[in-house]
Formats: sequence, C-alpha cells, structure tokens
Amino acid sequence: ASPRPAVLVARQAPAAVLARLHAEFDVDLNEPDVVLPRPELLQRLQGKLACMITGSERIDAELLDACPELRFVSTVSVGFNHIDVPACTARGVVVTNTPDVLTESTADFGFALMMAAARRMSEGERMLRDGRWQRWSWDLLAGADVHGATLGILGMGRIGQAIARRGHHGFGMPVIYHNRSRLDAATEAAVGARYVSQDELFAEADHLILVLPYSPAVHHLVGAQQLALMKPTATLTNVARGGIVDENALVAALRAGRPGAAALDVFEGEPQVNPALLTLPNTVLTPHIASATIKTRTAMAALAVDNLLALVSGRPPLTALNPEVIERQT
Ligand code: 8YV
Repeated sequence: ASPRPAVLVARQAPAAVLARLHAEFDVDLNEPDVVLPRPELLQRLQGKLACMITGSERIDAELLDACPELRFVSTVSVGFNHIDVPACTARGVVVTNTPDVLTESTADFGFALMMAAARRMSEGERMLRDGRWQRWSWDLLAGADVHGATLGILGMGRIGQAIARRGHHGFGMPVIYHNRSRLDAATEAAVGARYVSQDELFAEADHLILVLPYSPAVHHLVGAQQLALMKPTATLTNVARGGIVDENALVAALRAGRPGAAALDVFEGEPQVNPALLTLPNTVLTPHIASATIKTRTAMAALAVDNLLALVSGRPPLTALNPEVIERQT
C-alpha cells in the first residue's frame, strides 16, 4: 500500500475536528500555542503533501521552492495576505481559506468594538478598575450615539454587508460605503447602504469600520490625509488588517482629536502593539479576536479540514482561492 499523505497542522484545532484528518493523513501536529519559527516551519514541511495553517505562518515562493512536495495549503482564516497565492498557482499548489463561516461573528465583534469606542466603554472600565470613579456627573464619559448615526464601511464584502445590515435594520443608521466595485442595486437596498467616494466616506461617517482585505495596494490606505477628513466626534474601527492603517499617523490624529476614538482588533506588528496606542485614553484595543467564538472557530477549523479531505480524495475543495490549479490538472 502506498504510504498515507502527510499533513503539518501548524496550530492546534479542536480534537474532534482533527480526528477527521487523522483518518486520511499522517498528521504532524505542532504543540499548542507555539508559532513555528521560519526555519522550523520549513523543516517540518519537508515531505508534507499538505499543511493547515493560520495567519501566523507565511507561505511564499521561497518556502514553496524549499518544500517541493507541498501541494495543498489550507488556511484557517478568510484573509490570505500571508500567502503568495500567485506563487502557489504557478507551482500547482492549491490554496483554500475559510470564508462565510466567520462572517456573522466577525460582524458582531466589529459592531461591538465600534459601540465600545463610541460609548467609551474601555475608558469607563479602566477608570472603575483603577479606583478613579468618584461620582456621577452629567458629562462623565459622555460619548457619541450609535443609533441613528451615520455608519461608514470601507470594504463591502461579506463582512461589510453583515455589519451594514446590523446598522441599518437594528440601529436605524444611514449606511454609506466605499468599495473597489459598487454593489448591485438590489444588494445595496437589502443592506441599506449608499455608495460614496472614499473621501466622502471619511468625511461623512460618524462611525467608520474597516473591513477590506489587505494587499500591498491598500498598505497605509488610512493615513494622515484621510484621518484629517474625519469628524472630531467620529470613531474608527479596524477588524481587517493592521497594515491598512498608518499607526503612527493614527496616534497623531487621535492625539489631535480627529477622529475622536479608535477601536482596533488588528495591528501593524501584532502581537506587538505600538506603545503609543496603549497610553492613549481614546482607544479600545483587542488581540485579533473578531472571529473568536467557540462555534465559529470550530467551523473554521472544520472547513479547513473538509478542504484537505476533499483535495486528498480528488474531489473539488469547497473554498479554493485558486481553483484554476485543479482545473489545469484534470
Ligand atoms: C483569524 C482572521 O483568527 O480570518 C481571518 O482572516 O483574521 C481571523 O479570523 C486569523 O487570521 C488566524 O488565522
């Protein structure tokens, strides 16, 4: 019998989900909570047909050339900026991601972060925990309303639309958005969103949420110029990727009071966080957990496994980023 294909599972996933991988693959499972340093990642990938990774593992041409047996890359994330997909395609490596299953949880969290920034929840909690709460006063931590305010969304994909629906249907918010391409009229009506230019979006939004995919083309898209367009009462929320925002420009803008507050789940150098962000009172900061519910993380891992099981049995994967690789082979 031919030996079973080998897979490297770079980060832990629920045991019940991984059990289905064990049925088809020889599984090399990394220790819990260890991000493999690059040389070790390359070494552990030797002889592997497949790998299951997260945003912490970078797959580029150099790695692919050093691991010629690698054929399938399954990332437990919707974002794929850590993977050089064209390099994979050129070498016949199939790449899959985990869209859809995390849309609603990520939208919930983006909306919650935005509300926390608008209503100054983190500031209030820090004050209370530090013993600095002395008395009620009419303007104690008075913030900006969310209901009825204008919600701005940059990037109107699945998650952007889910956030728009929350604002439109749940909070009576006029919703404006900017995106590479405009939605069709029926979708715009369903999510209650109006298309505007990028400058109008920054100038008119009371609460602006970034949910666009990262690519070098959008590196530091949000810089001093855009931030200066924002209202002093506005909030900026990022649940996309840290590199979209010029963090130094954001720190300067927050110090100058425009926008009024920022809520960030993603950072340029995460897990390192710009120390200036930590000292500003008007920031809400969370450690890249927008998709982190037990149900969603389990569904993400299950989809990543399903993709690998499909690939190894010659069936089309559910969510391939470069399906042309498979079409070419059949
Ligand atoms: C992941 C994410 O937790 O899906 C994404 O793109 O950013 C998060 O849901 C992270 O990338 C780990 O893979």
